Parts: sequence; structure tokens; C-alpha cells
Amino acid sequence: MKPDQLAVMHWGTYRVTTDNGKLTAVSPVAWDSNPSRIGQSLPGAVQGTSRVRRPAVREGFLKGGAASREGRGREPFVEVSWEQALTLVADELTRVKREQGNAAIYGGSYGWSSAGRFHHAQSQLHRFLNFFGGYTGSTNTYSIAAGERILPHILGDLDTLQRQHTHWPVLAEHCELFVAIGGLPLRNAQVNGGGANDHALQHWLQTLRRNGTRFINISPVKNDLSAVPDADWLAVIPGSDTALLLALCQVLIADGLYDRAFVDSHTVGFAPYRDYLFGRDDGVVKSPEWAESRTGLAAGAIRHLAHEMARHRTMINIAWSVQRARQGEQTFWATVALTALLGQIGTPGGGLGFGYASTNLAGADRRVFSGPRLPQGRNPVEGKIPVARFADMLLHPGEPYEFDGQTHFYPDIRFVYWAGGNVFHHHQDLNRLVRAWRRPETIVVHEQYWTAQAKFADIVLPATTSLEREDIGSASNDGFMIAMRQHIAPFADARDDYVIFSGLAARLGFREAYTEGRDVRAWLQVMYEQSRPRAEAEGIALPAFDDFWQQGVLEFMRPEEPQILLKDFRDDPINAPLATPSGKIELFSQTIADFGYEECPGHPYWHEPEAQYQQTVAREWPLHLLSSQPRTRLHSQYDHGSVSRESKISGREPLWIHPHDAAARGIRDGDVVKVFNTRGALLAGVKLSEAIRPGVVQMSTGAWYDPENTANAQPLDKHGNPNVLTEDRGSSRLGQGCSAQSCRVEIAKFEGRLPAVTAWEPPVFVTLGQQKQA
Ligand SMILES: Nc1nc2c(c(=O)[nH]1)N[C@H]1C(S)=C(S)[C@@H](COP(=O)(O)OP(=O)(O)OC[C@H]3O[C@@H](n4cnc5c(=O)[nH]c(N)nc54)[C@H](O)[C@@H]3O)O[C@H]1N2
Ligand SMILES: Nc1nc2c(c(=O)[nH]1)N[C@H]1C(S)=C(S)[C@@H](COP(=O)(O)OP(=O)(O)OC[C@H]3O[C@@H](n4cnc5c(=O)[nH]c(N)nc54)[C@H](O)[C@@H]3O)O[C@H]1N2
Ligand SMILES: [Mo]
Repeated sequence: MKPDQLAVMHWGTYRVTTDNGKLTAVSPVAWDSNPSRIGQSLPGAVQGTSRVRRPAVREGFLKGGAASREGRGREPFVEVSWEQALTLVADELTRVKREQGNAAIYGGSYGWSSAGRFHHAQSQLHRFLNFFGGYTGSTNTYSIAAGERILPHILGDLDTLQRQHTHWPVLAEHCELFVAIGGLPLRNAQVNGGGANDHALQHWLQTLRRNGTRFINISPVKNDLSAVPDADWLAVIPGSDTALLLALCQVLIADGLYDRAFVDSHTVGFAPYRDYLFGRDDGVVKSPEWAESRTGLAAGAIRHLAHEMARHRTMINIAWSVQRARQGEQTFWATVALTALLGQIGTPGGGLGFGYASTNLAGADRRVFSGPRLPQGRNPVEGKIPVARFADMLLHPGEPYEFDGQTHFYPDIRFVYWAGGNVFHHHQDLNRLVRAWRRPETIVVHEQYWTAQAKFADIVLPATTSLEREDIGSASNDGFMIAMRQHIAPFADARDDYVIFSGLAARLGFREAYTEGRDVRAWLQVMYEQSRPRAEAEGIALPAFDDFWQQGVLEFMRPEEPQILLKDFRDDPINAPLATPSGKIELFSQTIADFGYEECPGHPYWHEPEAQYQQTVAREWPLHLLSSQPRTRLHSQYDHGSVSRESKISGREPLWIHPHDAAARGIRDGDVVKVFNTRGALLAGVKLSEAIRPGVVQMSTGAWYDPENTANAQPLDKHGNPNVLTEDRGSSRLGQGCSAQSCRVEIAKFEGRLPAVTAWEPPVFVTLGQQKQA
């Protein structure tokens, strides 16, 4: 293996072949036991027609500036020189800063970008804006904000817990029953932010099964545990897991199966939680019979499951998806409560997990060293919004909102700067987003490809891909660090984000501060050296930078001690307390109770008004639409690549539906259907499947948004981005997380002429003063 052939992607490391400057093939590396196919999308896509070739400005913006903003997403673009583009961006930044101050610049710029640690676009943007005087940022993730917010109150910080998950080899030896809420889809463990060098999930699931572990898949979709074909399947109704978890707790207490000693020594708040479960105040016992109609699972099966859990060494894992919902916080809290009652937290093979398959990270028996990172400096602007409230922020400047016990006010944003993310992929209710997106005066996007977000921007600056620059690939729990070489020349006029920001910093008078006089290689070396103490703390002695760069690959020794989540706390709760207010697991949280949120009281809670609201909506919109992560790409990245394209049906994103639901609507396998609700409509290609609960349909996220006629308030999305249908509401006032995991829709066969999918085509370009040219 030649080290100069390696390329690191979030979904794996590959060996890259080029011929005459063209990327011709990628092949997996030897140390990856189950490589991801997504890499096969790179040849063809990286140097294809979807690339942004040159800086481009929306025609109306060039002629009339911010006053033309209604033209976003409708007007053609004019290609301009780098000189003209950078001057335009620098002038606009200066103007907005002068007129409105730095808080009027939104630089939250959420998104996964590419895997290299130096060219991480969001970090580059933040560093740049910090030297410019700051920006309004964002906090938490679309992935798991509800969980990130509830866990510190009740168990501890999620990031820390994530890295301490019980290792798979320990589970393989000790776990008797593995309960997977939201399944364990191999699909999602393909990726890990920063790199995924060995895809070991399949191996471990098979090993556990061989060792006799029984698996239970609690999900509306059977395939979520397709790696274990004989897993039991409990086809829960989407959004009802909390009812199930409460009922399991109620059985454990009612039948005397809970671990009284563990509850006494390791938790606080048992009594009020028990009182809630037994209906002391509301007269409702949260029994299996109560849960039956809410979850769609038979009361007998729920009771039986509680007994099985108590009888065996049981691991309960909850996928992140389950908290990406209204009241998503409660699904995590109820899981913590259930596993606390079982008393197996901190034992080898028992307890709980958050997202064992949500990425290729949890449970890997690798060192947790996360590798080099770019210093971002300090942001003088303090305001940060919960990331998924982006459209709310633009639509409601100056208005108050509640967040994790505090009242905040939305800033008045005039300038939006995005690099390394795609809000037209990730945000909910895209038609509402389009309305919000018309508010700011200026929108600048750095992109590699003509995504919808680029097409809806004012100024688009072409960015290089990681194959066109040098970097360092490394990710927490991955166990590797890789020297990323440049394999091909930058495409057309594309520049590194770093070079773009350096050029802007020069115009704005802080180039030296931003670059510290370094070129890319010098930065890689400095970042590498700065990571050395963190490496040492994890027992890793890094070689000299030059040796690393020459070798190309560092694989770190595996940790000597197998890791068991919260073992120290189990062994000695007094001297190894949790980072919660009480130092113990909080079955009741006084902090949360004091927030006074009716939807989020002091203990795990089923919010009946939300359930009733859902039932009302269901009368008109009978189907639950799940929007899951895509098997064939990373979010919207490489949707235009061959692996993703092959999965489409008549060019549309596939939709899974049960044959009964299809038959009731006269729909057959392979049909194109219109999926719609009050918020929007899209086209999808039908895939019939018995592996999905009737009443539920599933689409993957990531098909590039492709509106048919942008003059309409609700244009038909010809391609199938489920976010034209999802609801833009926070999980609750506590977490304000993304709640898009499911929404309500109806489906009908699409009759008439199919519009062509144009998602991956560049926009129309004009030369100023001339007719449009294609
Ligand atoms: N309905 C629904 N919506 C969801 C979810 C869901 O489950 N359901 N999941 C949510 C989750 S968990 C997430 S994490 C988000 C993901 O949302 P995003 O992270 O925004 O999605 P990506 O498609 O990864 O967007 C990354 C963009 O950065 C660009 N890019 C890559 N490298 C570079 C670079 O070096 N420089 C520059 N300038 N650009 C680069 C890519 O071309 C791509 O357009 O989606 C969320 N949205
Ligand atoms: N290939 C690939 N892998 C990815 C990504 C990608 O884009 N592509 N994205 C990565 C990112 S950023 C993230 S955050 C993670 C997300 O990881 P997750 O959030 O865990 O993944 P999802 O695919 O959204 O959901 C997993 C499963 O949960 C089930 N589910 C949905 N709703 C419910 C419910 O109400 N109850 C129960 N019990 N089950 C439900 C669905 O059937 C779905 O298949 O995935 C990561 N992995
Ligand atoms: Mo995510």
C-alpha cells in the first residue's frame, strides 16, 4: 500500500487511483473489515457537471444588491472573477458590521463538511469571523440536541458518555439480551465524523449472536436490525417509545422486579417518579394496558419484556432517531430511568447505550483521542441559537424564546454565511425555510457542488474537495490518524476555504492574524504538535510530524483495559459521582421541575396533549413518514454520485410502504407517487415492503431539493427531499432540538407527465447585459 494514495472520507478510508489528473477508481483499504460502498460515488461525481466552477453571483444581487432578495432561488447567476467576488463579500461584511454590528451576521453554518481536520469548513469560517469581531452562532446538533440537553441534568454530558460506552468485546462476553430501540442499522454505522477506518459493527453483532445474545428490535421498521435475522421485532408506533418505557418501569415496580438497593444508592427521586407511574396525581396508571393503544404493542408483550429484562443481563440501546421527535427528551430520560430500575448500569454487558449504531463510534475498543483541530479563537458575540431554530430566528427577530430553563431573544440577522453544510438538506419544512431565507440582506455560501443551498444564495464561492488538498484525517474512537495527500488539481477555479478566507481577511485587514503567516503544510504540523498532549493523556506517543507524514498511517494500540460504561460510578457512587446536580441518576430533577415547563415536568413524562394533537392530525393525514439516514450517501453528500443514483426509482427517492397501505391507494411497486400534507408535496418512487409497520412509510433524507416552480409558495419537489413535509417545531422548550424523525402525510399515485429531475444540474448562467444561456 502506498501511503500517498490514501483518501479519508467520513464513511471510510480508500485507496485512490488517478490517471492524467482524472480520478478513475477508489478501492477499500486492507484494515477495513466491512468497507462502505459510498466511496464508489467519488469517481464521476468529484469532477462532474455538478461542481461549482467559478465564483458566481445572483444576477439581481449584482445589479441591485439586497433589495433584489425576492429573486433568491429564481434568478440566474453571473460568473465573476475571484477579485470581484471577494471584494463584494468583504464590502458586504463591512457594511453589515458598520450598520448592524457583528451579531447581525449568522455564522452557525451547521454541517458535516469533509473529513480533514484543517479544512473543516465550519471551523475555518468561525476562526475567520472571530477575527472579524464575531458572529451569531448555534449550539447543539440536529443529530441529538434533545438528548444533549436532557442528559446533563439526569446522567451526565453526552459527549463524555459517548466515549465511555461499554466496548463490544465486553458485550460479546456478558450480554444476554440486547434491546435495540430504533434498531441497530448497519447503514448508519458506515459513517463517523472525521473518519471511519474499520466498520466493525456487523462483526460484533454476529459475534454476540453466535455467543447466544438475544436481540429485540423495537422499531417501526424490521430492517433496522437486518444484521440479526432472527431478532424479535416489536413494531412500535413512531413517537410512542416513552409510553412503552414508562409501562416497562411500572411493571418492574408493580411486580417487585426492580433493584431496590441500586435505586437507593445510585438514584434520587424514586418516590415522585413511582407516584407518577401509579397515577397518584392524574389517576392514570402507566400500565402495559395503558401503553397498548399508544404504542401499538400488546400489553402482554410489554409485561413479558419487562420480566425478560429483569431476568437477564440486559443492554438497552436507544438510537438517536428516537429523540429527534416532539418530546424527544423524554425517550432518553425514560431509558435512563428504566435501566436504573433494572440496576445493571455499570455491569459488563448490561445497562444502557446511546446510539450503538447511530455512527461507527460507540463501543469501538479504540482510544478516544480525537486528533488535531484548528484553533478557532474567541467569539466576542455571545448569542447562540439552538441550531434547529434557524428559520424561527430569521422569521422572528427580537422575539423571545425558551431554552433549557432560560428566556433568550432572537437576533436580527442581516448576513448569512455558510460553509460546509446544506440547510436546504437538513432543515425542516423547506417551504417555510424559503420564506425565512428571503429575510437576510446578503447570503454567501462556499460550496463544492450546486446544491439547492448554493442555488438559493446571493454569492457562491467554489470550494475544493478533500482530494484536491492536503489534510489530516482523524476521529475520536477511530484509532487511526491518516495523512491526506492531494490527489488531483483543484477543479476549475475552486479554492480551499482557507485560501478564500485568507483573501477576505487580507481585504478586511487581518490576514496575518488569521493565517499566522502559515501555509497549509505548516498548519498541519502546528495542529499535529498541539494535539500531542491530548494524545499523551490517552497513552499515545505520536511520532515526529515528518515521520507521520511519510508513513501516512498511524494506527494506535487498542486500550489495554476493556471499558464498561459508568463502572466507576457503580462501584463507588460517593467517590465517583456523576456530573449531575445530585451526583446521582436523577429519576426526579428539581432543576427541570423548576423550569416550570408543562410539557417537561420533573420526571420522565408522557405528554397526552401532544399525543392528542397527533391523533387529530392523523384523521386527515393517516400515514407516518419516517425520514431516516440514507444508506447510499452521507446526508445530501454525493446524492449525485453513482451509488445514490442507482437507488432511485424513475429518478425519484425511494419510499417504503406496506403492501396493505399501497393496495388501499391503488399503488404498485415501482410507481411514482405524490406525498403531501399541509406544508408541501414531493414525488417519490414506491418500494413495497412487509418489513414496515402498516400506517408507516419511510424515506431517506438527502435527495437534493428540486422545486418545480419556485414562484409557487409550495412548489412540488420533483425529486423527494422529505423535509418539504416535516414540521419545524422544537422537541420541547427544554432541548429545542430537531423533531423531524416523523411527520404525517397522505400519498396518491402520481398521474400525468413526470417532470424531469434537475436537482444535480447547475443553475442558468448569464453574462450581464446579455440573454440567458443554458
Ligand atoms: N427530515 C430529517 N432531516 C434531517 C435529519 C433527519 O433525520 N430527518 N437528520 C439531521 C441530521 S442528524 C443532520 S447531521 C443533518 C445533516 O445536514 P448537513 O450536515 O448540512 O448535510 P450534508 O449533506 O453533509 O452537507 C454538507 C455540505 O457541505 C459541503 N462540503 C463538503 N466539504 C466541504 C468543504 O470542504 N468546503 C465547503 N465549503 N463545503 C463542503 C457538501 O457539498 C454538502 O453540501 O441533517 C438533519 N436533517
Ligand atoms: N449511511 C449514512 N449513515 C449515517 C448518516 C448518513 O447520512 N448516511 N448520518 C449520520 C448522522 S449525522 C447521524 S446523526 C446518525 C443518526 O442516527 P439515527 O438517528 O440513529 O438514525 P436514523 O436513520 O435517523 O434512525 C434509525 C432508525 O430509527 C427508526 N425510528 C424512527 N422513528 C422511530 C421511533 O419513533 N421509535 C423507534 N423505536 N424507532 C424509530 C427508523 O426506522 C430508523 O431506521 O446517522 C449517521 N449515519
Ligand atoms: Mo446528525
